[in-house]
Amino acid sequence: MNIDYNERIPNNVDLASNRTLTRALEQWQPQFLRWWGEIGPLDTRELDVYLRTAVSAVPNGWANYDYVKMRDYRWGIFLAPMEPERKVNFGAHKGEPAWQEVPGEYRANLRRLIVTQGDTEPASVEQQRHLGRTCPSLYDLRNLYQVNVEEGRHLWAMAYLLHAFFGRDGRDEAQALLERRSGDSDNPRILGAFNEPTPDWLSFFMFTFFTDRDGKYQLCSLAESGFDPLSRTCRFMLTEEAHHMFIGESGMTRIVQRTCDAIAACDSDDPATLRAQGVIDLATLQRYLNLHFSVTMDLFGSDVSSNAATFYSTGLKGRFEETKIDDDHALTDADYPILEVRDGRLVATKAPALNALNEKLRDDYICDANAGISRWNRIIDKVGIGARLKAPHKAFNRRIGPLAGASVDPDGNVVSAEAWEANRDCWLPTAADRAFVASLMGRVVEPGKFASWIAPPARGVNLRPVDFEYVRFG
Ligand code: BYC
Repeated sequence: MNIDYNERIPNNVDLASNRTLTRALEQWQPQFLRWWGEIGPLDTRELDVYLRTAVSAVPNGWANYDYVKMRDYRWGIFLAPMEPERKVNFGAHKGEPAWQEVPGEYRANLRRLIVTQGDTEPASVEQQRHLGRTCPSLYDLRNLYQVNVEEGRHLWAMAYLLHAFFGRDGRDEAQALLERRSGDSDNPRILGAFNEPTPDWLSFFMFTFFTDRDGKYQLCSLAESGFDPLSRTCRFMLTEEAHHMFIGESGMTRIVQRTCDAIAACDSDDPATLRAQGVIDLATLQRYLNLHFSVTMDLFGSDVSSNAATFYSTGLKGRFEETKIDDDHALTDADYPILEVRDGRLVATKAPALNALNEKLRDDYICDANAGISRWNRIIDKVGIGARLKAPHKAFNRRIGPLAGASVDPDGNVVSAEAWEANRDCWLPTAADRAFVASLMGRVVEPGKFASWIAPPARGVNLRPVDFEYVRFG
């Protein structure tokens, strides 16, 4: 499972033995590099960055840390080891050997899942393109570039599957992944959250906390796939994804810590007083949280979805931790609660579990996200002001699914459209909030120094000190 870096495209899939595939990917490679140069992280070509590079796909011990010139970074194709005897573990084909080739009748659906997953990866790089100019520290700048190169590699992961298993239309789709652009009105990225801007580092940490966590749940579901190459690809991607969520989680913890330090020092939680100290007040953090949480809720799709039912029953996309669930893995007779608005209230009704798989995954995600938010609240508890950060209700500010038509406040009350609009500025970031957060975003690149609004991390990367020179400007 060691990765061969002597090849033009580093890989652990014995690419050299397949001339046609090698040629196709070698044609895609310069186009990828052109995309990276045009729309990837700004002004990075000549930087030396202390990066983690995958050297093996075996769990524990797959990474090497060293300075890498960004222009020399080697993207490649890495799949987790094959599990002999692996089976399709759910749906109509449960118990059959996992597929090593695409089942012809499921080709279009499988391609669509891979394209949707693949599209998010370059999108996030595009969204984060400008952030290097306003980094709060060298440590954070290095983490941003680590996320960016790995999202680039996740694009490689999906482009490989398209090239290797879908022939001509796979090649066309891999090409289209390099052509859509986040936020472009003519040719946008596929999913809503990936067309939203990430204009500042608070948004970046919220994104890596909330939206990368959707990545975890979707990748875990795809890692259950009966199509073994997709499963193995996603299993390796998950090892990288964990680090992206760590960046979101620790970044948000450090922001909350800094705010709480200022609350203790000023003996006040008044937003204007705190803003004058150069920290982000809790009310502003709550509004950003409401936005990022609700945008991420939409990424799970409609509450009731025949697509999701088909993906499951045909063995293409499972549930989170499918094999640990104790049921029939067919879901033919089960049901699952979903919400609808009735008589001006949200009420739970039952839908067939097979059709409610998006809702089930959304609920699994919410438990995980809430556990992270409760860790921030433990920091707030220590300053004894009784405030809390809280995930809004899952029906708040929805754009996808039947709840998109409802006006629901963050506590889950159905309100009139007028009342919702009248309160928008209490619930979601305002232009003034964004301007204030933007005003904090100065560039801090002196080793060991941090911007006013974020505490230093508890420890550095790979046992290096916090004041290590994580990025060298040459
Ligand atoms: N925005 O039947 P429905 C990550 C579309 S993040 C816009 O409910 P389905 C990462 C839908 O496409 C993980 N459109 O959908 C994180 C469909 O359109 P068509 C990404 C949306 O298929 C950070 C229509 O609405 N991976 O890795 O059940 C950084 C009907 O919808 C949205 C995946 O998502 C939306 N939010 O479920 C980097 C996994 N939602 O066909 C990376 C692969 C739905 O009628 N994707 N629509 O034109 C899937 O499993 C499914 O496509 C979805 C949607 C769960 C996304």
